[in-house]
Amino acid sequence: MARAPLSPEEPDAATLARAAEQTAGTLLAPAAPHRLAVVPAPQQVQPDPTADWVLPADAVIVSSADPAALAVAEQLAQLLRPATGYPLPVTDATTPEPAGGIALVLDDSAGLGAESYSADLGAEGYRLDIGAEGYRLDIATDGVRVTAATAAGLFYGVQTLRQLLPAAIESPSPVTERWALPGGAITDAPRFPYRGAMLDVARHFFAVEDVLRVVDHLARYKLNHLHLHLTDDQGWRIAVDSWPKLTTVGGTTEVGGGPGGHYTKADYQRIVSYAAAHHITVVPEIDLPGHTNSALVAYPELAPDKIAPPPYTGTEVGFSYVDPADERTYDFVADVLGEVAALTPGPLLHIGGDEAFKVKGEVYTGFVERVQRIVADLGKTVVGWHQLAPAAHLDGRVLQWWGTNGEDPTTVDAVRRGARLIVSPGNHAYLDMKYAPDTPIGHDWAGLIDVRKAYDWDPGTHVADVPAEAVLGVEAPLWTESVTSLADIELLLLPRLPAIAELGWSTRATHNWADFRDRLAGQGPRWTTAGITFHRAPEIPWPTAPTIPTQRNMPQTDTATP
Ligand code: TNX
Repeated sequence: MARAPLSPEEPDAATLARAAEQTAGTLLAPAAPHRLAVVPAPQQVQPDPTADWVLPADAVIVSSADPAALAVAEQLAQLLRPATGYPLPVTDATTPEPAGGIALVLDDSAGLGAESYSADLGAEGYRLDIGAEGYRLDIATDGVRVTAATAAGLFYGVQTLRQLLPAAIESPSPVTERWALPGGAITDAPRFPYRGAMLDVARHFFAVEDVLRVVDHLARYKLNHLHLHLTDDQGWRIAVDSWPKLTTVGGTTEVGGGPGGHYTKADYQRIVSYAAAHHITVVPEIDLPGHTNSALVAYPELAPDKIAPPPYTGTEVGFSYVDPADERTYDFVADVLGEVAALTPGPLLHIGGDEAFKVKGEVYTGFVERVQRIVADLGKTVVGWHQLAPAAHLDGRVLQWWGTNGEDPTTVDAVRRGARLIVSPGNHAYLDMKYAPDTPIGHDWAGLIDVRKAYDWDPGTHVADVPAEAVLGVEAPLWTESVTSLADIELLLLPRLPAIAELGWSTRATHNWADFRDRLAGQGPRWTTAGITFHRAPEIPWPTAPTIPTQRNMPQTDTATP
């Protein structure tokens, strides 16, 4: 405290300075940014510029007493504490009220997005229910309220809330900032039940910590599935007790000759539970019958000629396969899928099926049909790349379409027979494609994918003659032949992952490139503040100053009208 004023009429210089600073702060402090720079775009926004709210230092987060809701409240506190330096205690109540702070209200009659369809995946009654993922966010002068029918909905409401705060909220240490939120109401729910990204941990191995960081990025943009490509020619990454050499031998290689690595069962479970805490389901892939050189190195008995091939650290595809004519192969498949299924709470097991160039025609479809049944017998729902299409239908089966040309009669026929699709067009959704010719890493076999190319397509209509109802959702795969570090992963992921996330989450009525580009620009300072690598795509108007834009140009009507 500065020395006392000279007299009651004459405040000292320090007091004057403080008063001046306070007045200037009130006048100059940015109002809540009334352009809601949220990605993915929310369904409906009703702004109320008279109801802006500023997070007070003594705010309390109060949640419904349900443990999953309380867990979201604690996650929210953990997001806000580092930058604000506020204590933000979490409490519970039967009827949570904001009372000047933040309330998370679980209300199963909320009916948010209930008109949307849910997809029964056939396995153990597991449903992907998009209505259940909706939320409502109310920002008023007396505080903030997030309402949802499930903890997942609350979690998504929290992600929106986070993006409405100034970018400095991403700071890992306390900063002085006016933590203002723009007044109004947001009602939101996803368009598709499956919104995913894939990480190839086989071509290059990535540590658990790196995968957890990828989970964080998915959660930020309301994605709900992480597909892990766990096995390929260059390495086997998941421990299987009944076939231990898969990892002790098959896991020790990777593209370029590095040491490889693998996940123990405990490692994998750590990823699964961290993902679950972020409302993300892990989809494990064991790629069969091709892409299996690492398994053949470990167990030559699986090879067609019963001779161990040399380990492979190059980037060609299509040369290896497990012997479809040997019963031992099906024991292997049942053992591996059985152990992986037992570690995986989610309903989906991905069996690959791509580029098995040497297993043709009926031999291929016969193999796939047997493996599909193995998956069903484990109580799981089978997913495979769209090369599975010619095989017989099996209840609930899902094909992941990765074509580059939306005309695909074989896939359309499989859909007519009951298959559903996850769409991952190689020339729009493949995150391993370069942005531009000078992108330092990545591929270009499906073309270059700049941010606009990643954004400008419609998963609901992309594959001709496949009705939107057959589309479970969208996924952005990241193959890692040229990707060797977390920084590489982030460079290819950001800013294209948010584009794919918006296609999966946002209603088509909000689809608008110019609007998306501006909202995406607002993410840049957040990534910078959080220490996240991203590609400064030239078509995005990234703010030059390290602060979020403060213009008051919020649309006067719902943002659902572009
Ligand atoms: C094709 S897409 C593959 C992968 C490669 C990728 C590289 C798919 C199902 N198979 O084996 O890593 O291209 O972009």
